Amino acid sequence: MKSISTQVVIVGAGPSGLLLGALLHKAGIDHIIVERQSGDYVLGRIRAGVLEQGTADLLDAAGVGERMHKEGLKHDAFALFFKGEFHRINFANRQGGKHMVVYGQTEVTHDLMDHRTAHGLQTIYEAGDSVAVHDFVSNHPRVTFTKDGEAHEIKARFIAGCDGFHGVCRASVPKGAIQNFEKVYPFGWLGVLADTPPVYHEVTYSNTERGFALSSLRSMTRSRYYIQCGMNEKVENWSDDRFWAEFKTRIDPDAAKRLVTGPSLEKSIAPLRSFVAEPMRFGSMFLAGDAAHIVPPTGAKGLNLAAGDVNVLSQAIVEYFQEQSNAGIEHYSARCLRRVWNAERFSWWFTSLMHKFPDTEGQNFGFQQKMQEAELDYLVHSEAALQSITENYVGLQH
Ligand code: RFL
Ligand code: PHB
Repeated sequence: MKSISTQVVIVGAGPSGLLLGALLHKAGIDHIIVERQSGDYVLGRIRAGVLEQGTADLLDAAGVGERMHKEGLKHDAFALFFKGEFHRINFANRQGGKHMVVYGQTEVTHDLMDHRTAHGLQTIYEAGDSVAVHDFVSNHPRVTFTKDGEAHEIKARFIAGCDGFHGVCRASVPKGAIQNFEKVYPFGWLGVLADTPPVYHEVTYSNTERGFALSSLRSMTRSRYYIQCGMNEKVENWSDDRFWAEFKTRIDPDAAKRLVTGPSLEKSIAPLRSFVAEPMRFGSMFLAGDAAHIVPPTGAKGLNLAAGDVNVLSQAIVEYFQEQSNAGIEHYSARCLRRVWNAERFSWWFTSLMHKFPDTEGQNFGFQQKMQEAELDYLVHSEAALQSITENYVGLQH
């Protein structure tokens, strides 16, 4: 077996793992990333599009914010469409000028990958299903994998589990040492990416009697749209024409008239779930990002939560190596979980407010729709409620 040593092994080269790598590099801490898939595969996943200002600031701090500033779109409002009316909600003027940046996860990943190449940082791609974590209750954890028929071992002081919801790190923790909290929603999101000018220039969430829709964008020439669909829906059953026809029924009629349709560049269905694993540290192994928690995408919090974890984790690791202090490491889990549960609550609430739920408790659709509309009406007319939704939307700072 080929054996090498480093200070931190990062499992997973998604946004969490790559950003952690950039922050550790900045602090002069050696690390290696091991990724199951190829770089192109990771780049092909179309996911998040909206970055909180805190996330954008962290990308700057990591030295990878340049293109985001040039190409990202700075937003200071989002919109809600319900009961046939469109309501613009300005968060910047309510939250001390905080804005959001529309810049795709693909672009963030791209910038972080380029940064690794430019600095000669090691990423092992295509390690496949063989990746395994060992001895993480000790101070001498190891990661092993087989690549091109050869067995490899990386010894380190810490393992960072940045390997997403289906990763190996959380799955390797003994059952009795971890508690999972989960809610699966009875619907999914069908998403389409198209090179068409976005119908709205700001992110717009629709609540309609036919279900939820979201109009988002990646640039002024690229749209990202979603509609709520059944949880067992198959993407093959959704031709582009069928998608556009359904989407038009869920946005305001004037917007539907001016909507430019076109061939989808990508089309996929994502299930919706809320999930948290506690704690987020097991001896010398930490979980960060989707490996530790999932939110339904309604509040655009997933990637932002991942960035928050990685910020706290990089500081804790730097403190350990540079100040010989365990304090950050000891507090990592509790510090992250407070912020995580706040975002879980917000994402669950916003999901519940905007989607059509199958009848579960004898409460019919009509009643549920009326309750949602009454709450939305209150929300857009009460300054107290607007303060609350915008405070959560831009990201609670803890
Ligand atoms: P990722 O992105 O899943 O990356 C994990 C990486 O680990 C690799 N891996 C392994 N590597 C080695 N060994 C193993 N055994 C491994 N198992 C897995 C995987 O191949 C992968 O490369 O997790 P990470 O880095 O924590 O990043 C999390 C974000 O991707 C996620 O939270 C967001 O995409 C969520 N999300 C959104 N977040 C936002 O903040 N704003 C948004 O607007 C937003 N929109 C979205 C979203 C997620 C969506 N879907 C599809 C779930 C919209 C959608 C539709
Ligand atoms: C996206 O652009 O993909 C997006 C925007 C807002 C959300 C979720 C996803 O709440």
